[in-house]
Amino acid sequence: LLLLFTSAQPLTYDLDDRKGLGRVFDGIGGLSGGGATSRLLVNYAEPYRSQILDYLFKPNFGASLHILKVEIGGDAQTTDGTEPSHMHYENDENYFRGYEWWLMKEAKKRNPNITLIGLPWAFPGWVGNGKNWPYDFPDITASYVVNWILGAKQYHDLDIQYVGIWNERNFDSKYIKLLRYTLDKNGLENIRIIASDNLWQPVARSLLLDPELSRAVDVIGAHYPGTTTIPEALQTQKTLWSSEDYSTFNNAIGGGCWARILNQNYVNGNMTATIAWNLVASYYNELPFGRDGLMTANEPWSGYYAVESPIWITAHTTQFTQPGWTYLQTVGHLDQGGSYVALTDGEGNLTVVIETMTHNHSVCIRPPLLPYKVTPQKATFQLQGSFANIKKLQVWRSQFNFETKRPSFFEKLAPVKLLNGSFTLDLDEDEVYTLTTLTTGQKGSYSDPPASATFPKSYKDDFSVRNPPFTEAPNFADQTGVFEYHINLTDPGPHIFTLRQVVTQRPVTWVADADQTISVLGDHKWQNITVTCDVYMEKSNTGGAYVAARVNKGGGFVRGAEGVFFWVFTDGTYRVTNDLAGERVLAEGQAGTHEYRWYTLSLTVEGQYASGKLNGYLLWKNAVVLTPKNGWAAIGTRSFELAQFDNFAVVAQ
Ligand code: 147
Repeated sequence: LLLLFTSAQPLTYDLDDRKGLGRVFDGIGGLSGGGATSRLLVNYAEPYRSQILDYLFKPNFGASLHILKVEIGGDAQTTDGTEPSHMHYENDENYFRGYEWWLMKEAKKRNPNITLIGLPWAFPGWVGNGKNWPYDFPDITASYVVNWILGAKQYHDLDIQYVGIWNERNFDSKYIKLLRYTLDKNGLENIRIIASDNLWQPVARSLLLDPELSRAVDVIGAHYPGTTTIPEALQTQKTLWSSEDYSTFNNAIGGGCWARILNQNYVNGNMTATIAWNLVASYYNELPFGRDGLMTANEPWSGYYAVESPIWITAHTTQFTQPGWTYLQTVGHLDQGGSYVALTDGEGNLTVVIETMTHNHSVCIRPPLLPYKVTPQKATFQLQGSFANIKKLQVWRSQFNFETKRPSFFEKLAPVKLLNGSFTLDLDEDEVYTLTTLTTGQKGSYSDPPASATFPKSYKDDFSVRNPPFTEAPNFADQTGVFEYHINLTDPGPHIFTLRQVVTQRPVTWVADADQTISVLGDHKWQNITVTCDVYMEKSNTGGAYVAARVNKGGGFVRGAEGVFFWVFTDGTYRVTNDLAGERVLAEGQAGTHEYRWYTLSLTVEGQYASGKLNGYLLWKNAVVLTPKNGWAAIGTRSFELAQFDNFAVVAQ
């Protein structure tokens, strides 16, 4: 009886601007980096690469993102790999490394109004002057960061609009003030500072206690806020953002997480921007947080990519609002669960986004989600104030349909006609609706990409590219150190075009980089393979380089990577170890190897046995390898030292 009663008398929610508006909306964004999350995207062939970028950035097409946040590369491991710094060394500046510049330009091409943000996770070692800490010489750190912003403008005509401090690590008030001062001194008064890309505290308290700090900071950026904020953050009167969020496997539940937090970060937490980690999952699946992107594009060798539900959930907000629109004060929760927000451009347009995601279908990776209930409901929305005369709204709907597993995302329905400024919806569980005065919007599509395929079993790279479009060779995913294309003019001959490891000092790290450098490539399922590569060591006495197979770990776990590592050293010896740390020795002996000469290393692993050749001659054999059973191929160096690689080849069975 009660059920009948509630369905006969739907609750009414006012959408009203008569008592003023809420906060100004700053947009929905994606984060590339933190780290190396777009690594494989850049090597997609056309037209697939442009299609992926269209799904992410093109207005009125897909996610149509308002914000792109990127990592300011610091040469260190920052979750799924390292990103190169614009200043590897103190006297070095280069604004053409990596792929974030390219990504920002591609985003800007599609959406000239996109907001750009930069944030460091790590710094080259010299910034900390040898200490694992970036604030002992705050003037150096500030000018290092400001250089990146100036370089973006000078070399790429990119206007960075916001910059952060140090991702999820300590902030330092003196540094933040000095960063503000250095920005201003360089004519960058318009660049706004976000702090502290961690929790609401202690930054909120520091802002309340320190007016000078408060003048320096524009936005409090909190990570994974679970849609809520705290009183002190509100008291600061600062703009509040969820400056990193989501990080959830991009299946339907990931889409549900995203739908819930996009609305409720404002409804519960007054946050006016939400940025997804990560923009696009373009890193090997077996690295940490595999597929935690708005979509997946990690097979440049096949061209396959997958447009996942978070793309269409994003579109529900992004295609019908813009940064600079304003939330209404009348936003909130629905009586039977779910939430609604409403935004206006101040010129009569209105966009309403409603979500009814159930608990179990919208759990994000973090923080824990307390139980709550959602049941089917009728909801009436009554437009008031300047919206009272709206006669018609366009309707876009997503239904997750978890039961039938036949979802329908971002479907355009017939417009609703308003009667006396009101409309009623029959809301089921796990739905998202957009109702809007805007008649734009499109569910963009391209014909299906090529079928998914495993990494080629036979793969070669001689690095002979005269003007490489990127500094990194395709498919190599640096996990400690940075491997760049190099033109080797000191030793002309067959090895002019090489790949070079260039980080020579342990960075100010974000997680525990290995003490050795390593770049992985291929299929993590590979078991029996031969990896061949020419190596050229450039460090005397203690130098060393290796090829490896069955490398089982990367990301923040890279220090613990196991596999089969075949090393040669400049002291004339070789070693075979079961781990990257070089502690579990399977074989060792004399190799006659030295610095500044090329050697061809070849490692074969078959079943439980491994063997190695030097310059085509068998050097060791029958090393017993019990574990790991499978993993990537890899190359690297014994320490943070220069070394070159050429004629890389892998053959897998
Ligand atoms: C974040 C990082 O900022 C990202 O670079 C990426 O690593 C992401 C993956 O989920 O996570 O770091 C966090 C790590 C742990 C927590 C929150 C954020 N945590 O345990 O609450």
